[in-house]
Amino acid sequence: MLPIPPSGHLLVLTGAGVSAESGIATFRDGNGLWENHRVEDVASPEGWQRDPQLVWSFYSKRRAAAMAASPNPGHVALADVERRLGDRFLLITQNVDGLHRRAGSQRLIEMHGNLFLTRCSECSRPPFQDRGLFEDRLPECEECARNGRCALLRPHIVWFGEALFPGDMERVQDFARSAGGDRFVFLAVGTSGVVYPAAGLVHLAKACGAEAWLVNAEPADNGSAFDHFLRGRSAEILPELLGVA
Ligand code: BJW
Repeated sequence: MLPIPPSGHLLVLTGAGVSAESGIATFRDGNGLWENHRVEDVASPEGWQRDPQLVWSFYSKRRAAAMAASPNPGHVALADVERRLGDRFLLITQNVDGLHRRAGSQRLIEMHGNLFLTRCSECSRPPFQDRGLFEDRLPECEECARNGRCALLRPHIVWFGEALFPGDMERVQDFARSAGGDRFVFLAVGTSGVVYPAAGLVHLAKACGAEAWLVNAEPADNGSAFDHFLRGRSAEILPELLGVA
């Protein structure tokens, strides 16, 4: 079980591997391609400029897959440990499928966005809830249309080369700094450690005094930064590691 005493803090980073056991495809397992496209070609501003219909097709299929999926014991264990630790817990996820929230996680940062939020690609109207599927038509912004302009809606997702949402990294930094005085554990789960700034969070946490744990099906790119590595499936390891089995 993780060594978290009564006054200790836990910062968790999750990636696609945590949702793999809910049947959601990871990015870099297998051949790392989606219908023969590299993820950078559909999840980037350049991909959007080149072919917005391909991008909406990618995200529509992923919306449908996420709607059909349910949280697994890994998601549930993280929601349970949050109930025990309260404000001494923070979960930052790279996943956009909404499964952590559906499992009950509340102290949650979705650092790459959420599949079920849409925003305008041009105007500053706030992102809105959207379960629409746009496999063969492009959705347009009604607010822009009312003002005589034509603009496409886009998924509220952080693509390659885009900055994270304002305030997210600051919230993680504040948590890590405030945790540093006590016993502090950083736990990364189901992530290849390839994509930054997520892959750099282990260094931030360690600079604040954290002991770093990695739970993953295979060694991660940033694996040498961790103090402990548990190799295996998150849905099996997390309930026991977090003491909620
Ligand atoms: C299991 C399991 C089981 C399986 N149990 N484990 C060179 C150096 C450093 C940085 C850069 C660089 N060149 C470019 C960059 C920046 C770039 C980047 O990091 N690129 C790298 C590829 C090198 N980063 C960015 O662009 C970020 N923005 C940024 O840096 O902004 C700077 C800026 C500042 C100011 C102004 C402007 C810009 C944004 C990154 C956005 C990432 N977006 C994506 C797609 C969108 C979201 C979506 O559609 O879902 O996010 S990419 C994709 O990768 C997705 C994921 O969230 C992300 C991470 O993937 P993850 O979760 O790690 O999944 P996998 O598949 O890689 O790994 C799964 C792991 O699970 C595997 O290891 C399995 O073994 C394991 N596993 N089953 C346990 N059951």
